[in-house]
Amino acid sequence: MRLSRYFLPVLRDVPKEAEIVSHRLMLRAGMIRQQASGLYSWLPLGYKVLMKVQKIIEEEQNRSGAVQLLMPTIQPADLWRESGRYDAYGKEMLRIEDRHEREFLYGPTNEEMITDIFRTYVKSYKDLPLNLYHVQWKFRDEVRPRFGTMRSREFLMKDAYSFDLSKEDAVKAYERMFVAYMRTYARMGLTAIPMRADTGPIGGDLSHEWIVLAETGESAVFCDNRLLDKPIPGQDTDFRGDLKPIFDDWTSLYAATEDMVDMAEYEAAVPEEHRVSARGIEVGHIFYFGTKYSEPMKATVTGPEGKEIAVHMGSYGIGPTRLVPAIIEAFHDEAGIVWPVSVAPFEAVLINLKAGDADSDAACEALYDELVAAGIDMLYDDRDQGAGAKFTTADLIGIPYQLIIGPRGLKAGEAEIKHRKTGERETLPIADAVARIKGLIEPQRKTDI
Ligand code: 5CA
Repeated sequence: MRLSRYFLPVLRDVPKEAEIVSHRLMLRAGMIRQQASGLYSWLPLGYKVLMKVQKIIEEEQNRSGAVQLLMPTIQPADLWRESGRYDAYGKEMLRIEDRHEREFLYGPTNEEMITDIFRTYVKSYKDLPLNLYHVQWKFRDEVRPRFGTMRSREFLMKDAYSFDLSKEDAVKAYERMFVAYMRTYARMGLTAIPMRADTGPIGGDLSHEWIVLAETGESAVFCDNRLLDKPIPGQDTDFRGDLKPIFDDWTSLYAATEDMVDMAEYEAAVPEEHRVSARGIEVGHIFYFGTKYSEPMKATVTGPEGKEIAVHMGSYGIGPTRLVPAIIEAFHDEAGIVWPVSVAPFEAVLINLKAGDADSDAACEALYDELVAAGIDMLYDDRDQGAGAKFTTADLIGIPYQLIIGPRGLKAGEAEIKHRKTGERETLPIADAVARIKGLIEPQRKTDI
């Protein structure tokens, strides 16, 4: 992408309304624009990151055996009357009437609708297990939307729903999702810790939240620091096999959010030197709730003995529009964002220090073409601007590698590479630049962890 033809409205000043660093940086880097309280447009740079986050989520959902579909954002109120949640949900639900005075709502979650789809088509235990998911916008009329897209009113959610014949099978589905979540966050470069959690309006008695530790997090959390460097299940994990040992391993060490913590239990379970009491951001939440929806909504299948059995269900949410700021909270410095390669809007930026100079332009055009052909997601700063402004923008928007071509180096046949994360600089022959950038980036894409 040529920066001269891109749409990157970076802000020079620090926006006053933004209280936390990720919100400030998302506004300054031209990633989002607030349209009303808790409603955001995703500008091109932000949208590109959001789509990379979504793709990782989808790949790991698919790997675990979940099947993607897409349900609408607007749902009929009657479905929610069947489950009893239409009145129970309260003011967080945005209720809508159409021209025929029929009642609808903007979906805050999709348990009812997916249960309706399931009961329409699935009749036999032979079709189980089944896990269906979508990535769709949700609306919750939050009392205090804040921190930009961290807690917004309209937000994107990946929500998956599992259907099984028995509690025992449903727990297996829960364990599969648990492992898929561990892999998902790790691929984004995040350390996210699974913690016992409260089930709130979704219901049920088994639930975990994934928490990214950050001072600006909204929840207080208590855990064992040995969870922070546990190895992540690899891509060869057999999702058709028994994942209980992995689940047991992760859940054997203490970790709970403030709603669930029992201080005496925490202190007894975790030796003092391993205790972490910190704040964190909830980036995912999974639930097993048995027949809470299948019974009232009559989602049953014929079992092996011919009896009708209400299916056991679980639901599994991740918030991509919250993950983007959570990643920034974890990876930034004074100069701006420091994206992990796997979610960076561009993997490298080619900086032409003397745009308009025939030799500089020719060398950069050739390099840009080669880098794109080598499969690198490239930004090319071809703008007619001073070096200072180009470096400031590249640092602010957090591109992992800057390949710098200046007139002096060019004469000597040399380029410079700046590593955004460490500030390290290396000078190398221009002829080696493509191979070097490729060599730096490819191992960090984390497609193979
Ligand atoms: N039905 C279940 C799971 S599918 C559910 O709705 N769970 S939830 O309420 O915990 O939301 C799932 C995830 O969505 C959260 O972990 C969080 O990452 C994201 N999320 C929830 N509310 C917001 C919000 N207001 N803004 C941004 N992300 C949110």
